[in-house]
Amino acid sequence: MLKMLLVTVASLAATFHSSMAETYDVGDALGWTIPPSRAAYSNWTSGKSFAVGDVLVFKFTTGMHTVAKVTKTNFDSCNPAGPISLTTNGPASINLSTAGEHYFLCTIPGHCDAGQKLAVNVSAAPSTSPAPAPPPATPSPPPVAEPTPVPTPEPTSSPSPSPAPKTSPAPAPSKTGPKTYIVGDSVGWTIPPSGFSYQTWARNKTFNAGDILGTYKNQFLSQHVHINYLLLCLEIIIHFNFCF
Ligand SMILES: [Cu+2]
Repeated sequence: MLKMLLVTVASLAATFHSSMAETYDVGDALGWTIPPSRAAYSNWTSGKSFAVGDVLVFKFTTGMHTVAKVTKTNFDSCNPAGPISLTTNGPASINLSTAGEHYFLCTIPGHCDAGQKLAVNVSAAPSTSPAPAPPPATPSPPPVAEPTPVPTPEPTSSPSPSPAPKTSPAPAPSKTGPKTYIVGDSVGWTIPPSGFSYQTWARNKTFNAGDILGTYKNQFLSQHVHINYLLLCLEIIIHFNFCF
């Protein structure tokens, strides 16, 4: 029963392991030392799957042990001569950068023979398999979304919608408010003197909806009959630069 549980936990760990690089403390709580049994480190590796990119951390006190990477032949015979690499300072982190078998031992005399040796089988980085999966899913949506914004005949529809005329008169009054213009200014509303033209007076001004055209009513009470016609004429001048 316990064995089944251990197998389940091991397979779960292997599943998680495949997604990202992991760091292993060699021997776990035991660390990197003369083990209580010669099979201690081979027991520690059983159930673990190492992959390229994983890191082995050998925890030991500098001067007490070393970590030498050696060939299989030297590993089997506990021969520390001519190691592939040698680390004497602890703790030592060793990156498993290549796939295949990796062999480590302690070079202090007697330690390897007592079981301070470690062999790990490193598989190629499995992180490459989940990476290509997402790309095919993402490229398909972009081309579908793009064609929709193309058909937009805006120039024909722009004069008809109501929001456009609503916005255009709003800013004009808000800037200055409705203005009152005294027609002809100091000249007033009368038969214009020579050199004065109501057309010219109106041409320099910008009239907005809501503006008021005022006259000096007191002065021109006698001409009141003509005012309506003349105001109409002035409006025509403003809009068409023409009057009859
Ligand atoms: Cu040692």
